[in-house]
Amino acid sequence: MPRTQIYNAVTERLEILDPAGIVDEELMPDLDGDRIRGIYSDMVRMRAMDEKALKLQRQGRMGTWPPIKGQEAIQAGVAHAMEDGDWLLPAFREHGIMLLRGVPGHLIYAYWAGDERGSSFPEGVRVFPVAVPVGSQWQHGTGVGLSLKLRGEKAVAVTLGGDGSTSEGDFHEAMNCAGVFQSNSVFVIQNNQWAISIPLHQQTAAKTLAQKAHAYGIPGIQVDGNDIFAVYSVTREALDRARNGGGPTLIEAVTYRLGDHTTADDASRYREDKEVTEWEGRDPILRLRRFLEARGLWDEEQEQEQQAAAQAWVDEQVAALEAMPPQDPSDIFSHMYADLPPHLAEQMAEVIEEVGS
Ligand SMILES: Cc1ncc(C[n+]2csc(CCOP(=O)(O)OP(=O)(O)O)c2C)c(N)n1
Ligand SMILES: [Mg+2]
Repeated sequence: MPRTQIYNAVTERLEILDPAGIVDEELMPDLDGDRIRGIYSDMVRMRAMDEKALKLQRQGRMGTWPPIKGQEAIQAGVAHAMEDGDWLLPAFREHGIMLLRGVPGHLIYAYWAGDERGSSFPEGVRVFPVAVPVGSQWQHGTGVGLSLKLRGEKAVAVTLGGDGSTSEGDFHEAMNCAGVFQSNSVFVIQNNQWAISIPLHQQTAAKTLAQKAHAYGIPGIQVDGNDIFAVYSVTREALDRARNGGGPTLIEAVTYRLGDHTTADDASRYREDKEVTEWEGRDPILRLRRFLEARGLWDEEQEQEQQAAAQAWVDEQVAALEAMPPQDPSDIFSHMYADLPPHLAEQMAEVIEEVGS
């Protein structure tokens, strides 16, 4: 008689820091007080950058902006686990980690203000430009990871992307090739529960996104994405493995997009306030602050200083953005093709005639 068996892919999930700020001491990574305070400062700076961008957009000084509010622990945790030679391949909601990997804040603003120079990073910054076509960055992450392996570099390509992007063919092709070629890659899904107005349960019938890794023969692990210590630990382990020839890992970091999809969206039209309020209670920044306070590593005075420093830093970035000389209008044609197709060459000539170059 034929027998069938359903194999449930069991996904491990790691949590270290709970919403009240209490940690599981046994799992706590080896980070000293100064380092943890530094991580907290980074997260506060990310939020200040985000909040300012929303204000600038409303004032007509910024283009469309995708907020990162709520996703700071993933971005700080992954960045702090990375090493100097590692590459970052972002999607479009990765401003925080781009900043920590060396992209100047004013250039991040410039990109979203519609300035092509915002994709041109200083020499030595190992960060790919923003990838707006959903899911396209996953394959780049496999390719860069394979190239690092073939060159014998002890470095890793770290790719981030959203839950929605795992429905794109590119994601599956990237995971498959990474598994086959054992590229030096770490893939991090920022599962923020929504892809614009599509909730996760309409995106996949799988219980977790991490379990998709099993089909490609690579390790997959889920982590509480609002828990900075868990994100750091899981990423560190995956990076060590990839760096030492052990192949790729897929990490699903479970979080929530506290803001709208972008400044062009109104999330209250498709999701319940109650859901948002619940996740606000799990705010990753608040959670780390509670931990620091409970350890005697942080007080109100330091908080005030930190907030003021973050604001001052943001103001500097805005000043640097607004001090950039006007961009060459023909820039919008310059970076897509090595040789401009005739119809675009014609349009470029028109633009130059109209507004000058
Ligand atoms: C190939 C492609 N299809 C559609 C879009 C429009 N689009 C932009 S963001 C997005 C949803 C992405 O959701 P997710 O991957 O979960 O990332 P999140 O926005 O939540 O960070 C869509 C459909 C696009 N940019 N590219
Ligand atoms: Mg999403």
